[in-house]
Amino acid sequence: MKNERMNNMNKTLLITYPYKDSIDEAVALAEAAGYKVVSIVTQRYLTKSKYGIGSGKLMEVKSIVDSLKPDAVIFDEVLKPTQEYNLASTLKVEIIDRERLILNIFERRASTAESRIQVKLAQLRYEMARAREKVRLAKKGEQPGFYGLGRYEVDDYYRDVKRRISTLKSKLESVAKRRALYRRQRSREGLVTISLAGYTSAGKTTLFNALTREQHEAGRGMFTTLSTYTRAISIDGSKYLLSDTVGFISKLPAYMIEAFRSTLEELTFSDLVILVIDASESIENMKKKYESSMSILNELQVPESKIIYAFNKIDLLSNEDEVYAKARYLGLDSSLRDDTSMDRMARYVAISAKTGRNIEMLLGMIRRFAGEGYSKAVGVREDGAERINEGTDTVTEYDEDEVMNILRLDQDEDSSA
Ligand SMILES: Nc1nc2c(ncn2[C@@H]2O[C@H](COP(=O)(O)OP(=O)(O)OP(=O)(O)O)[C@@H](O)[C@H]2O)c(=O)[nH]1
Ligand SMILES: [Mg+2]
Repeated sequence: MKNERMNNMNKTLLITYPYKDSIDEAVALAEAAGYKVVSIVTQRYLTKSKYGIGSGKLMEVKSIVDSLKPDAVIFDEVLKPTQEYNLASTLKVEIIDRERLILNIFERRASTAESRIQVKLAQLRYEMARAREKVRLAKKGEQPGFYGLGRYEVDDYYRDVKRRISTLKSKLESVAKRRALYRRQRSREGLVTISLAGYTSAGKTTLFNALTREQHEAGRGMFTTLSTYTRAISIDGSKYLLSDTVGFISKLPAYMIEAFRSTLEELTFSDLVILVIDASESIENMKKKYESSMSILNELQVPESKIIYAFNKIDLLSNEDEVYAKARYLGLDSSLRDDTSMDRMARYVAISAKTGRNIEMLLGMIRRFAGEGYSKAVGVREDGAERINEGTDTVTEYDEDEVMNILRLDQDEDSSA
């Protein structure tokens, strides 16, 4: 079945770095964007000024493009408009750089009104950053209509993009306000919030499903989850709110973080963040992803004291003890910490979200770090549900199963952005 789907995909030639991890990630990104990679060309430097790659490499690419006739060439780096223009002029094929590729995936995946607005905003920021150069290139007239900008004067274009950006921003601000209201409400209730964070495909949604016994879509390649959803879970009679979040990726463009800020803010305001790490990967790859996740969490002002670590997919390891060596390699060895007694407790656990292995241990850890006075007192009253709704119109959904999904925009706000 997978093959059938692959046959209908557009073909692409991929230009990336000559390392297995880079190649694997770029291929996964290309596939998530709907492309089948028919050829891979690698070079150690992809930031040369004229074409990104060297001119000898360019000729190699050209001969492959001429014979395989791909629908697009994917360039696994950020390209300046001039570089993109130069490549397109020589290769006579659509060029998609890494940022555009990520945007395309987000566009394909966005299923809620909010995530569609966020993607649109990120796209406009991408365009904006390139507008001046693009208009200049379009005017050179060598490729009339290149970027579809031929008719625009630069000022008109800017004014238009700016106006659209500000409309989208105010829409997102109203969502952010609602979230803030909702947060105040639930913190007044003493509800402790826990978020799952981590690299895309680490297994956050699979873990979310295991903890909530729900069935959200998992594993459709990278960036399966684009919007945050929150559910109540109960551990030994105490209730917590658990949120699934959008996955991280290395070199996530700054304007993407900006556009998704209202979604990612869930992490900023969580009482506890569970960083899900794919422990089945090579130690180098794991470290790279760990570091990029930590830097994004840092950017979101999540202090390390609020983070615990779930090494996932241990069913794929031949020996579970591997996880301990890997945790030490990441500097997560608990004995190295010497602040409070909480800090001296192990902050990580080896689990399998798929088989359910050690989920009990993770629950125990959540209770240790989020409950019992470490963060806030946990005590949800029997009538907690009603109290949450009282005096606010911010909660749009709340049913017997404690399904709290206020984060979806009302239909009427779902106008085309
Ligand atoms: N073998 C194994 N596979 C797992 C485990 N947890 C998740 N997976 C698989 O890993 C893939 C990605 O899982 P997801 O839960 O979608 O990952 P995610 O972190 O939510 O990804 P994004 O939504 O893209 O950020 C899926 O194919 C899952 O079936 C696990 O414990 N063991
Ligand atoms: Mg997910």
